[in-house]
Parts: sequence; structure tokens; C-alpha cells
Amino acid sequence: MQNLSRTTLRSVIAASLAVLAVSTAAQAQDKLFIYNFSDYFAEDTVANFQTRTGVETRLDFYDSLEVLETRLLAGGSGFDVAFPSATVGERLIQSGALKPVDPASLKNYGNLDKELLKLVAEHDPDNKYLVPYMWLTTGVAYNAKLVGERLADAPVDSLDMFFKPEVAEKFRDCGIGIVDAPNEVIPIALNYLGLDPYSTKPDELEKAKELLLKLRPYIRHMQSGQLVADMASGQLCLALMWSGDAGIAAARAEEAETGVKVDYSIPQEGTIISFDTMAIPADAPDPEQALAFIDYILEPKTVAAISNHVYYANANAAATAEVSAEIRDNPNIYPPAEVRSKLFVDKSLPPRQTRERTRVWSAFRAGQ
Ligand code: N2P
Repeated sequence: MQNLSRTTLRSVIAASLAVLAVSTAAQAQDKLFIYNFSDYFAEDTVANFQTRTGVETRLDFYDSLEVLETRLLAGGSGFDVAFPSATVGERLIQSGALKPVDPASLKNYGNLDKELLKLVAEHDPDNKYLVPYMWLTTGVAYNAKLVGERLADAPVDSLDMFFKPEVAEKFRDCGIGIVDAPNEVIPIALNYLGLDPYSTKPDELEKAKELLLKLRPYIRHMQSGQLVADMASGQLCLALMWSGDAGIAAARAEEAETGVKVDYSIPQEGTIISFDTMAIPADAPDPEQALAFIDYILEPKTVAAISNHVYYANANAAATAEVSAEIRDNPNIYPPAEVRSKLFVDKSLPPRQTRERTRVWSAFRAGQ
């Protein structure tokens, strides 16, 4: 260093700063930041994309759509791809929080199921922003052994398991879980009461609140992402949870050979069907890589491997042949027409009604 002239030193510093700037730019270009639910990819989904493209891909998780919505609405999340439900997507579109996705820039777009595209178009006219990913029901996951020990002939195919206090009370000691998902559970409660799941009448919402509050003392927790592990290990005997997550719990229990068996039923009273999608935040740092990732998910092989791992029905018609028969023929994952006719579709409500429901949910969470 002593022998270097000032000018040389200056140019050395300048050169290293330039290298630093170039590598920072390269890094900024070659990083992809994905925000998804936990347990919603196959184990190698992200790694395979990274190996194929050389793009450093990071993944962060949320366990409630409300968290995702709040983060994307606030802006500056740093995420390039996120997975909102179609209803959350609808609100994000209205607030300008998403970037349009041009189907022409996705060579695998044609693989998508046209019927599902139509359903999602009810939230995203002309399918401009949301690319369908998976669809699911929210239903009754149960550990038949623990349940049977407490109540012979328990109504496991009914929401009575939760909403009849004299039934739910029996499972207090072995534990009841529930997804932290007001936009699913409140409509489910209204539908159970024989009311419109999207009723805007205050007295009807009050009835749903009463029903939920009666269940509250028997709920052990509402951490959606934790329900998989807890059902798999037998820490909970009953949960109102997502169809695929119940499937993952069943598979994990089987792998672990603990003797725990997890079953799932779509309740006979009917339940909600929801659609999750892929979307690019309006301020995504790398929208080009985001599109590349979405296109990669749209490859039948990629998304079939995800369905095979997470037990959710995907939105890709071209992938069906590659989904294993165990999943494809499972009526809890791909419900047959007579079951589907009892399902109601996830819908968005105007801001005032959404706020009222949020208040009901806060009361339920707090148990008041
Ligand atoms: C996957 C979570 C499914 C998301 N673990 C339900 N919207």
C-alpha cells in the first residue's frame, strides 16, 4: 500500500467500488423473493427453479390471508410473487397493489383450467392480475380414534362437531383447532345456520357471532400453520382446517408411524370453496423473474409435483394426468359434482361489511 501513489490508490478504490456496485446490481437482478403460505410447495419447487435459472430465490411464509393482505396493501414488501386468494386478490387489485400479468408473457398459461379461470374472473375481470394456483375446501379434520374414545358415533361429517356445544365440549381435553380465517369461518357459520353466507344483515351476523362464541371455550388454538403438525402428532383431535393441510397432516402421521390417523370430511351442511392465485405486487423489485417463476409453476410437471406433495387440487388442466391417482381420485381433494353442489364460493364484501366481520372475528379471537 505504501508504494501506491495517491492517484493509483484512488483508482483502486474507484475500481473496487465499481465492482461492488456491479455485483450489488447483479445480486439485485438475480434475487427472487416469494411470499407464500407454509406447506404450499413441494420440497424441491423453489430449489429446482434456482438450479435451473441461477436466480437466488428466497421464500417467506404467512399463515393468514389477512397478514398477506395488510403487507401488500402497505407496499414496499419487497416480494416479487405472492399467493392471495381470489377474494383478497380482488381487494388488492382495487387498491392498485398488484401489477397486471400479461398471459402472452407466460408460455404455459394455456395449461390453466378454463372453468377455473372463469370463476376467478369474477374477482379479477378478464383475468388480468391473478393466475389461478390451487383450490380447496375448509372442512373437518379429525383423529377418529381420539374422537371415538370420547363420543361414539360422533358426527364427523358435520359441523355439529364444532357448533353443537354439547358435542364440541367432548373434545375439549384432546384439543380443537381452527384456521385463523374470518373470511372462511364466518360464512361457514352463517351457512350452517341456514343463512346466506354473505348476509349483510346485522342481526344475522350477530347470530353467527353467538354461534362462534359458544365454540370459543373449546378452541385450543387458531394458528393455521400449526394445525398440520398438531393434527399429525395427535396434539389435537379435531380441527376446522384446509383440505390439503389435513391431507399433509395425514401423510406426515403415516410417515412418522406413530399410529395417528387423520381423516377429513367436507361437512354435509356445505362449506366454502376458495381459490388461491399467484400475483405480482405493484412494486415488486423483479417482475421479470416473478413472471419466469409463475411460468415455471404453470408447467404441468411442477404443479403436479406440488399437488402430490401438498394434497391440494391445482388449477392446471394439463397437469391432471401427472397428479397421482391417490390425489386425483380423492373426493376430499377433487370433490364430485354432488358434493360440489353444496359448496359456496368465496366472495368479497363491501368495506363496511368486511369491517363488521373483522370485529366479530376479533371478538371470537379474544373470546368475548
Ligand atoms: C397451505 C395453505 C393453504 C391455503 N398450507 C389456504 N388458502
